[in-house]
Amino acid sequence: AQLSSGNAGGGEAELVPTLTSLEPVYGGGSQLDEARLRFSRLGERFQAVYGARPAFFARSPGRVNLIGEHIDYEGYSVLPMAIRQDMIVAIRKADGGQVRVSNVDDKYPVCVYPADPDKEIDIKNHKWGHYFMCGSKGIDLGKPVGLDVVVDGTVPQGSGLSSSAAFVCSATIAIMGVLEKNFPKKEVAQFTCLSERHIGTQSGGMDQAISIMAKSGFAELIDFNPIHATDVQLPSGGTFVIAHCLAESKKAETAATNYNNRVVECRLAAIVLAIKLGMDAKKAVTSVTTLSDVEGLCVSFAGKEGSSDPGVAVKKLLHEEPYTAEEIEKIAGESLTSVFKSSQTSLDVIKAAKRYKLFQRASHVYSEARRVYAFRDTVSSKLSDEDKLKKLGDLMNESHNSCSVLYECSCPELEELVKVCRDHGALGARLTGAGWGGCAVALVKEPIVPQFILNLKEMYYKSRIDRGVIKQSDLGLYVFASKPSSGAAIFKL
Ligand code: NG1
Ligand code: MG
Repeated sequence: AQLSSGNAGGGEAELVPTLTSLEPVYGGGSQLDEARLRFSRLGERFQAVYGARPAFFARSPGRVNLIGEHIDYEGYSVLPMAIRQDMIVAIRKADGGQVRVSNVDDKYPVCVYPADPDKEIDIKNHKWGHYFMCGSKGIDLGKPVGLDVVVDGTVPQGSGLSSSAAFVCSATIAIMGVLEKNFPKKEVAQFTCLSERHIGTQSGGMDQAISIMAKSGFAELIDFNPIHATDVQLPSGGTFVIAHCLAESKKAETAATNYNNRVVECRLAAIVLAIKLGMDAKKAVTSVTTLSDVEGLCVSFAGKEGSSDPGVAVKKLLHEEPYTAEEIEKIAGESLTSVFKSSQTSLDVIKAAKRYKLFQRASHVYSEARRVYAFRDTVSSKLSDEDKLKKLGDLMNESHNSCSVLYECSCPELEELVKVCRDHGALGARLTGAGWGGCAVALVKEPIVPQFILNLKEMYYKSRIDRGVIKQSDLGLYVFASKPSSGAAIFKL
């Protein structure tokens, strides 16, 4: 499947996996040398575990989301870029009816699964290897296919840099390589998103889309329904620095109170808004799933107030006081257990939730969606690069404040880290990814990047190294500057 390198829309029409060599993916110089070493170690490890060479290698990157947080599952566009850190996979077909997933890092014990395409993933007993099995879910295997696998990941876990999507997507691509199947990138981005939901989070499609469709040197504006990627060339003179707050975000384990809770709250906000805007309650419950579904109604309402901002409808029609289940049930004319009867993960949310912050969540989503377009428009505007960077920084700050105050997906460590970034020369800084831990991303003028990183070390990490939270020698894993990397690929080495 060697294909041309079309460059419209993040190369989304190209087929994957694209068989390639390491250079176009890892660039030249020391990074390429490092990659060579890493792949050859992975191959040796494979040989040691399975007594044979892998048939293929695959790679899919993590990502940093620059702006557009917690809106992909509401149908709104987001603006991430792929990072160098990735998951690489060595794979071959195997007899014996099992999928064996091993990791070069011995802290991850070998996971063995029956090669049964119909077997659901045991989400109540979370294991690291489950993500590989998620990756197999999007591909019609027909009959059971045994696989031998070794992986090596460099995306820090629970960091908001999407180690999970890197894993799911690299697994998918690797299996496609083995089965000699390929599909357009758009399709793979679509089905890998559905695949990752087998882990029990009701994820949007951002992470898989960027991991599959990324192009070296560009961030991508990702639209959904249908998935579409548009290259975004960032202004020169600025660099994104990624810094881990060192609190791990265990998203799969906390889904019912954090991630999935917000998905459910958004759905409820959308239903209540639709009804307040005149939609029949029955119809709202059966047809409204996201806030983007009711944007049209909200905008018409705002129009009567002389505005085009859907947030105006939220302000006028929802109250700030958190809603009780009873109040929502009265509006909707139906019990919440019945509204969500087809989704066990949503029922888990309802069981755990006490109140629903519909006003706050909807306000965040509508305003964040607009900030993404403002970011894109700023990038393509006629402003000087200097002015562009300043404006992008402001938008990032606004995004963070909305995540923190309205969406409540930050945490004390992220708040501290974002403040340290802003106090030490960042043009803007925000949490990235789902939040509740993980990384912040800061926009920093290129010439001050080394000093900025030194400042973070001094002001944020030093005390944590002293307390033994991380080792001094690992610091480079937790704070680094990043350039936009390329998307998923397979290699035959
Ligand atoms: P993380 O937790 O950073 O991988 C998650 C979702 C995204 C998106 C962001 C918040 C998954 C796989 N990813 O990212 O789709 O909703 O949170 O913007 O669940
Ligand atoms: Mg994830």
